[in-house]
Amino acid sequence: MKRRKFLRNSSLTAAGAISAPILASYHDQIEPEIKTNTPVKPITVCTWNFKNATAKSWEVLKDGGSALDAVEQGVRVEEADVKNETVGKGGRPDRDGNVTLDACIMDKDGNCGSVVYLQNIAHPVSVARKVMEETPHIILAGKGAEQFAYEQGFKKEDLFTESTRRQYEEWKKTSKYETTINIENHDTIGMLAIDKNGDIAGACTTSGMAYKVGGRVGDSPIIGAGLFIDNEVGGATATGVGEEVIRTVGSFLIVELMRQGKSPQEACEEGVKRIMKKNEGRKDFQIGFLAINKLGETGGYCVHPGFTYSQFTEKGQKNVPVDSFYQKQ
Ligand code: SD4
Repeated sequence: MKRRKFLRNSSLTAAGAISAPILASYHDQIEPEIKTNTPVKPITVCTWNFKNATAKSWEVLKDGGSALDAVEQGVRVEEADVKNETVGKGGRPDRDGNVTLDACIMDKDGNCGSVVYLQNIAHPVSVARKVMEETPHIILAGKGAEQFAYEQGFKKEDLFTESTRRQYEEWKKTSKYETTINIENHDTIGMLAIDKNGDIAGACTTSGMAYKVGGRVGDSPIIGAGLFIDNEVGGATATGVGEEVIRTVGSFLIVELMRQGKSPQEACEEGVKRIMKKNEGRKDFQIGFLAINKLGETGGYCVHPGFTYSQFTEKGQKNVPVDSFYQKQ
């Protein structure tokens, strides 16, 4: 499916339009879900077909590395990729022209760290990890987060690229600093991994909605919304319009549903259905959930067709399409 077609099919007419990054490979699919009672480990999965990210994450896991290192290293690939204009360096700015990044990370012991509205630092996930490991806090915001990053040795960087600067200048001409509809294309990376010891970790990182109101923070850095890990049960992460995910504390909900016995697939479906129940008839936003349980079974579900996830196990890498609440038109 072509990116443009996905956008049209999805009726994405409001502020939260989402696009799939590498939909060209949407069709070269393999079986959707692992069904087994023998734990699959190690394993790494991430939202969308971010192949390079799962490849990096797998490299860490196959050498016996921890799930925590695997997810941090994995999502850093997308943070560094300036062609991905929704994450890290090269992410699109807010309506005031500030590139502000959100990220979080969570480990097997329930430790977590998060940065919101972080500017001038290319790897927010690593700052989030430092928040987790070096401070008694969980969330650092804005200037404080930036100052903390410098103290931890992170370098100041211009996060704009020629392309995002040009697009922003274009946007300003017509949008007059208002958040207009159907201008965002964003593909957050949320990653979940299980290491050889069977321990689970996750990370999520984004530049959020393009041309958002200054100061806006989405679900991605909010523990329980954009990401949640419970080492006894599994983990979940989200992509899409963060406001809707926050409202239902989406990732926490999905992990709790798995705790109650649902499979990752069933839990993701229930998560989306809860959101759609509160938004009856609305078609103007996309959400994609991805989940993994302790057995290494995975599942995903989304509002509109087009969401896929990348998976890497010892059997290799694959891009997995997921079912959607609304069907293709
Ligand atoms: C946000 N959930 O800031 C993020 C955006 C996203 O794919 O997921 N884009 O609301």
